[in-house]
Parts: sequence; structure tokens; C-alpha cells
Amino acid sequence: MDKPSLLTIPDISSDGTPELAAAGLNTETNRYQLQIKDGSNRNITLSNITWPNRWDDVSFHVLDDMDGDGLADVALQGVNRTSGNHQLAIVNTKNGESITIMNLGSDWDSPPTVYQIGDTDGDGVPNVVVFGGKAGRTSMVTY
Ligand SMILES: [Ca+2]
Ligand SMILES: [Ca+2]
Repeated sequence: MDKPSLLTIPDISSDGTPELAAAGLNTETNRYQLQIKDGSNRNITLSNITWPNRWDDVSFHVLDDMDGDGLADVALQGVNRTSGNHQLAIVNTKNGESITIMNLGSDWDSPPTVYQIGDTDGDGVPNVVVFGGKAGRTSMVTY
């Protein structure tokens, strides 16, 4: 993996120990990859999530439970090379299936900061807050 980022994932194996993940571009498969190892036994791979190599300026995030299965989810943030849109490609941590691709718009000056403050509108899905500069002015958007 090319310059992997390390992430801590809230427990998905139900043993009470958080898991460890390494994420980055797998140059052999030409896909972005996030591999989750069991926090108490790193020889065990719990999940191996991949995304196609269609984004630039990529980073990886651990999100609150976005699909209601009780487990935290993960996302790739990047700029779609085709559309120029900043996107969050959100994936189920355990089965690796796509939950949604959130379009954040193309008018950010640089990749915006993504964070979460819980379910602020009460629809049962945690909100995603995106913060950054647009044309030199600070902007914050809630999704
Ligand atoms: Ca665990
Ligand atoms: Ca989930």
C-alpha cells in the first residue's frame, strides 16, 4: 500500500477491543483499500474494503453508524476525477458494501474537513458536517 493511513475502528468483532485498520492505494490492484485487523489478534483480518481508483486527494474516515446495523462505518473522501466533485464514498465496515456516495460539491478551495456531531435533525441517521473554504470564505454544510 502506498503511504497507508492508520485508523482505529470501534469494535466490530464483539470482543470489546477496538480494531486497527490500514488504508491507502493498493498499487497491485489499483484500488483504494481499507483493511481491518482484529485489535486483539492482528493476524486476523476482519474486513477488506476496496474502492475503485477514481478519486484524487483521498483520505479515509471512520463515521458513526450510517446504515443502522449498530457498527461504525468507514468512508473514502476524495475528488472524483470525472466530475470534479468532492465525494464521500461510505461503506459498511463489516461487509464492505457501499451505503451511499455523498456529493459534497465541486466549489471547495481544498478538501474540506469532515466531522460528525450526531443525529442533529432526528431522522435516525447521523449527520455529516463538512467545513472548509469556498472562494476564500469559510463555509460549513450539514448533510
Ligand atoms: Ca474487536
Ligand atoms: Ca453501520
